[in-house]
Amino acid sequence: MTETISHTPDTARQADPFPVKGMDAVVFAVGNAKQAAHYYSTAFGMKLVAYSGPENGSRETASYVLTNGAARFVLTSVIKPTTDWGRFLAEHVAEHGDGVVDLAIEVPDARKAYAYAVEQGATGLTEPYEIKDEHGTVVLAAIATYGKTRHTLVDRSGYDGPYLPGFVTAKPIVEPPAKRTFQAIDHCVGNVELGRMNDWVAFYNKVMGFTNMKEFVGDDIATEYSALMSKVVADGTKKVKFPINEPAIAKKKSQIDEYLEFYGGPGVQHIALATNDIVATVRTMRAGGVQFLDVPDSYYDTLGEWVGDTRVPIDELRELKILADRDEDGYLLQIFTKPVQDRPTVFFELIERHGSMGFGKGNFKALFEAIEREQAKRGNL
Ligand code: TYF
Ligand code: FE
Repeated sequence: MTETISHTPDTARQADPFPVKGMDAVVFAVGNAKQAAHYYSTAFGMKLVAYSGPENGSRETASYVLTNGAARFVLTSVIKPTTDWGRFLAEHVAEHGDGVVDLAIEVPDARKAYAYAVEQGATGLTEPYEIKDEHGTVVLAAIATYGKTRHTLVDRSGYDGPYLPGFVTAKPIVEPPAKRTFQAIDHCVGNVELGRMNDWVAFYNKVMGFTNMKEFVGDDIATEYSALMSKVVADGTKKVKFPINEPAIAKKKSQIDEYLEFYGGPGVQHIALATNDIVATVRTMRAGGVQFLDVPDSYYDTLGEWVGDTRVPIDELRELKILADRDEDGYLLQIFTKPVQDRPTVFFELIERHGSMGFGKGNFKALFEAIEREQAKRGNL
């Protein structure tokens, strides 16, 4: 490896020992990627852009790559396992149902990022390696995080193809909606076991140099109504944000315990998608058959008193069941889907931020009561 001459002062380099460019992709292992690709196209308004499968030399797995702005999902299912990776994916789906196997992070230098992470105590899963095709070269490496989830570290600066070497360009499954439904991944949330939240926060602090954001759910909120504790870590640019939840002992069974029981261990709970027009997006997604959590009318009766003016009139928020929250930096609008598979595990959030860098703390009571109503319907409360 050749050293490049850098004019970055050592102090600035030390300030960010693990620079990241942003989220690279959320990789799902699913039972039927062909049908999942259809759902994320027709219901979420994403666009199929790349494919890898038996037709182009991948006989073990089929992978569909969908994008929406900077947000990228990869849906993978196993055709016939022949390697450890295929067996891992097949077991993952059998044990956890459809779920996230990889929160891939784009980095400027995957070798350096991997070396730093492992030196700081991360478990290395895949040593840095290169893959190339006619579109160029990508350097990949992977480290372990909670449960069986991994972070692949991706340096794609030497590549200009549709996703990764080996993938071919694919045509959209349906014409994407005229107006983009969302444009980026805002945050990715993990559920971990009781008592492990602080360990995983410390992991991101140490291994990636991520720092804690101010919003957290402590004992007070936990025992009052949420039955969970939560802390958020983020990279220096706040592009990559990872809230970590653990169950809390409360009056009712924690939604985090329900997840851990049905997922079969720690894993990704929700992916939040940033939109600049949540009203249009919710209308499009509802028309596509996506189900969102219900919010009682009483929430909207008092909302205006504390949240103040927002871009969207309260009556429209009420109609669409969109939540709003405000802090000293501004406000945000957000909404949560119901779980998107039969297990009560992974779900999505849409978030439209206007200054606020929070996560909707003011909505936790209304939100967690809505989730509890769903838990009760499933007989898990
Ligand atoms: O990401 C967050 O922290 C918010 C709040 O089960 C939240 O979206 C936390 C836990 C949960 C649902 C939403
Ligand atoms: Fe969230």
